[in-house]
Amino acid sequence: MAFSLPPLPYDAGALAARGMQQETLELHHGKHHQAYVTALNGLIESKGLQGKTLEQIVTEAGKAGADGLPVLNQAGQHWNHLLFWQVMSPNGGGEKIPGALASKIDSDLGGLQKFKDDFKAAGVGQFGSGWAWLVQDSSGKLKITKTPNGSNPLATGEGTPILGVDVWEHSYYLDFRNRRPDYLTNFLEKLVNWEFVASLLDKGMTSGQSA
Ligand code: MN3
Repeated sequence: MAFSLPPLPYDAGALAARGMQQETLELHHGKHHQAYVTALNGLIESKGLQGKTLEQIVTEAGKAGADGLPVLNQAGQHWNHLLFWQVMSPNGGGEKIPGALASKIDSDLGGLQKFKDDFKAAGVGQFGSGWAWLVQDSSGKLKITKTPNGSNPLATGEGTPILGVDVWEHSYYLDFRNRRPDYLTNFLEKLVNWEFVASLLDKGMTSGQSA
């Protein structure tokens, strides 16, 4: 088997009215994400990845440290983008967060406004390329974290991501130029698919893909 790039869960122009234009999504999905998939497929044989799930590959590459980086860069980015497309919606954003998730945000993260402030701070504070995350740790508690480049909380062992935002410049430069804080505010207020995020509580995302 090989890894593949699924279509976006909405039309490439569907988020344009909410701050992410069609060209951003076409390039980001069709060029950047595709390039990670192609590069990962090119590593399957030489790195002995056959038969492993994407989640296994990411976790094992993370544990391997520097030796795992060539695989993690591609496998992590494939997983990260699979999640990223799904956590956005043409009807996203707003304050209507499903109850189970809202109450965990209250109890674990100090409430919705503090969560938003801290999540944005994680994205702004990720020096260079990377991701900001809402993660459920092994005790079930929510926390906010960030990772550089293609890594993610599965690779670092910090927990299971239920929300992630790409802070590589390719994800926001056409829409917001250098204004990463504005991109993050827009993401939270207009794009996040809270129903989908809530559906990942206690289970996380399974890509269903394997080498
Ligand atoms: Mn990206």
